[in-house]
Amino acid sequence: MIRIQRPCFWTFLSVVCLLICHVQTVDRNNFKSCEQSSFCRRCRKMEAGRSVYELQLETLQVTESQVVGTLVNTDNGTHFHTTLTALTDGRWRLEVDEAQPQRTRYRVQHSLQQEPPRDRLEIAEKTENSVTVKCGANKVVLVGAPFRLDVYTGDVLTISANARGLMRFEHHRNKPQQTGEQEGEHIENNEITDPGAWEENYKSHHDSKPRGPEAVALDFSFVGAEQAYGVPEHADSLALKSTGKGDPYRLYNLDVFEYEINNGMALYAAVPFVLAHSAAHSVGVFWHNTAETWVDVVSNSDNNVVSSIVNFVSGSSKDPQVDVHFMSESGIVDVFFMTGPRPHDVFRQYSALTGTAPLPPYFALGYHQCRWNYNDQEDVDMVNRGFDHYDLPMDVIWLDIEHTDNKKYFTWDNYKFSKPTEMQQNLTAVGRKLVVIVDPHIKRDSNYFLHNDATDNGYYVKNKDGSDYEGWCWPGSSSYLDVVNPVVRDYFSSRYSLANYQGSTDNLFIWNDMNEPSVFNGPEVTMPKDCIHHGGWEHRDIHNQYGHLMLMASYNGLLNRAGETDPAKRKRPFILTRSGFAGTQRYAAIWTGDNAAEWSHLAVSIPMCLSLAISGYSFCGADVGGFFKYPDSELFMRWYQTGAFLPFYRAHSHLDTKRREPWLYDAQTLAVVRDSLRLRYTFLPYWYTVFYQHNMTGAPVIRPLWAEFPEDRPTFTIDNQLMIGNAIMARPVTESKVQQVSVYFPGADEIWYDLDTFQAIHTHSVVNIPVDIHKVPHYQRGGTIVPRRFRVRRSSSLTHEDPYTLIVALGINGTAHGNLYIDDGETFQYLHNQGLYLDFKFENNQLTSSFALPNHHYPTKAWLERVVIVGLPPGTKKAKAVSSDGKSIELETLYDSSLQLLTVRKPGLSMASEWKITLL
Ligand code: NBV
Repeated sequence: MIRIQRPCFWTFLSVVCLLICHVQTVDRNNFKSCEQSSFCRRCRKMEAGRSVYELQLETLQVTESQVVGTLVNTDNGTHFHTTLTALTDGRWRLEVDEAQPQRTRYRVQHSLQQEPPRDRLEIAEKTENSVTVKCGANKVVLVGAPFRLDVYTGDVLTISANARGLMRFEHHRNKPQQTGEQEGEHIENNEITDPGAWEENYKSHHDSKPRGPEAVALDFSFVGAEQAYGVPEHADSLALKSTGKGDPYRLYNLDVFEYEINNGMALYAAVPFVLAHSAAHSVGVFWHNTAETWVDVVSNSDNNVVSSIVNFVSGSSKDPQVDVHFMSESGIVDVFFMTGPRPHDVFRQYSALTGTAPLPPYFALGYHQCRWNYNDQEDVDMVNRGFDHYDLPMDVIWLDIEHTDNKKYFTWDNYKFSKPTEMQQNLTAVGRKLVVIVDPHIKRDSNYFLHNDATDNGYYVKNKDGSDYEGWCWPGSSSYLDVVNPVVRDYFSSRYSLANYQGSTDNLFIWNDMNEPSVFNGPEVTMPKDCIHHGGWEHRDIHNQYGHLMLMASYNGLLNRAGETDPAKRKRPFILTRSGFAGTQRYAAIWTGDNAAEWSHLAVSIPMCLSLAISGYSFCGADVGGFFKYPDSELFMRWYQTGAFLPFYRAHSHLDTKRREPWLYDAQTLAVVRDSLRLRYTFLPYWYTVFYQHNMTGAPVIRPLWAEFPEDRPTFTIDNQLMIGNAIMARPVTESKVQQVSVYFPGADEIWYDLDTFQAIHTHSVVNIPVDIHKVPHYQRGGTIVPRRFRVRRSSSLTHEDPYTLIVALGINGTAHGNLYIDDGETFQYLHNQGLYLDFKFENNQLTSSFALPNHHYPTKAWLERVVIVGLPPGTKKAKAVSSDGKSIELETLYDSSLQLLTVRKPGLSMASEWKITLL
């Protein structure tokens, strides 16, 4: 590698690399198909109905929560140690590993938030070929020959593993004498006949595969399931499609330049979780494996494929069923089963395994303004002032890679950003924050402290020969910290301390990009699989978790950066990541990467985020406006409107695109953007409350309609509408030049209220809703109470003590319920009872606010400004408020009989105390 240190030369090289390495070489053809991947080819070649695996029932041993026994591959005699564990809350875990391994196989770490608590099991029944194990109301039947594992929800069979007999477990073996990759060359005596089993070439890259073939695969039949969802991240519909003869869905964290939509190609993040759903049941499977994974799906609701598929469970192709086949390159079989029976049960069961998002700092739910790049401090100031000048609320300005000294992260370009602290203070003065990027590639530059520390201490990922791995990325020649090593993670964390990160303040937050990791000159734009990590593990084993491990370090770094000794007083971190695995939701928000300013990309942002949300990852958004290309004003407006209904709301754009701060568009566009931002800010108390609930229960912040209406079949394939919490339903307009959009109103006994007009909609059907450019159909569900704030401010922190409005939307029985969560919005004091969780109830003409969590306090000065009650029949026109001290006051009201809407003005009640408002 040539070593040139001159910055301008590197900039030049980076640009050349952007064009040559990135733009021109990265297209669909540069990513493997299953056929081009040796292990995927081998696993997919398995014939259904011929499993060679037998569970030797006579070996089974039962302990309090486990059944342990031996599974045998009857073809080659390999023995596998097999464990079934009963977990609490209707969950099971199956682990299969080699009984006498030549080498230890990789077991995933750090994805689970803790060792899952076990439950008691007992043997309920034995037959000649099966053993039934019970745990509470649920049971599992272990079938001996051929091996099968049937999971029941109550008495109903809902998941069957290896029913199709596609299990495969390639034990480690000695390398045969002759090997090669020539077409047709077989290694008969070693069972693995695929060329590429021992070494594999892809384009100009060679994978040495020192351990040879070591794939693991297992099929899961979701009996009775009408649809399956999950395995994000893919730019595709929410409901999984049958993969048929096309490629399986691929889970391999990759930097895919200008990704295509409507296919299962791998993207930046990978969450190997599937939720299968029918009107009767929802269940889940979590395939706990961090190696490259492909997932085949066969759904017999898909008319094109059913006829040719044998249903090994029911024998009939008419019963609804979805079959899913997970295939991973290495590791062990480690699977969690979640027995539901309802979507919210599965969400809880799964998130208890991998965790929920911590409560975000309040500002993180506001609007973020990003661009690659804001050029210098003056530019940042100009954008900051622009938002004020045009009356646009905004919380955060972002700086991309150009803010650094030649792509050396944790540094500043001395000329363009010479006063970073002052710049941050200017933002803080108006309640705003700064986010800067920290990528994982480390510039190999002997003048860079990070590179020197990493080299001196052996912190880099290694080549297979033990030397430091060097790849090519933005800074030119780069190496990558071995974040598998806890010592390296600690070191990386320490880089974020205010003392180490010069020019940083505690109002600076972090963006970890390119953490798949992206390597411009690596195979499929990532790190070679035979690179070596701490503990001797190959990159192959941990690839899908590299970003996750980096984020663990970043999160800890931010947590501890100010040296605050009282953990409750530490500020909550905010980090955005591009890559992620199951569990990464504990550390960072995620976005859908480099989309384009196209209508199809706007539309797909909803199913992409929904898919992540039902897979435990709620804090998701897409680049508003589209990263590549330039959005025309219609697309720009619709994108701001749509983004307002996704959890993470950030505009971003590519370096080469025209600037697009909202005021650079025409007056109407600016006005619509302003309305969208303001609409978002009115809902911030509700978003925050739903995030709090997510943190506590695992309920996704945004949800597909079927999560709330699990028996309502038409919802099963709707992914252009979404619920925020249980109360708000949005149908963003993602089509160009439409005069109307169709909206499905779910639920048989529901009333929906149009939040622009407060008109009640009593229907259970599809309705065509007229949409001019100002209209974003969004509705409140009858029976709910949503807290909002209508004062317009520059940023969310300035609203901290602003008064609230409660929108009380009455359901068919004239009642409503809702919550509001309030705390300081920035520290961990809330974990020490310093927060208020209010319970609002409306019944018998009385609205009450009570503390849902006893012994929780937060001394808010915020008060109740207005109550809007919709769906209230005529007759009650006066209101009286009674506060906790017993004081009673008459309130001003206004009743609109055409809308059946009562406004109670200025109740003036403190949110920090309990109260009631009675209608007279
Ligand atoms: O850091 C530059 C970009 C960033 O703006 C974008 O959001 C990331 O997804 N980054 C990717 C690297 C290169 C993109 C072509």
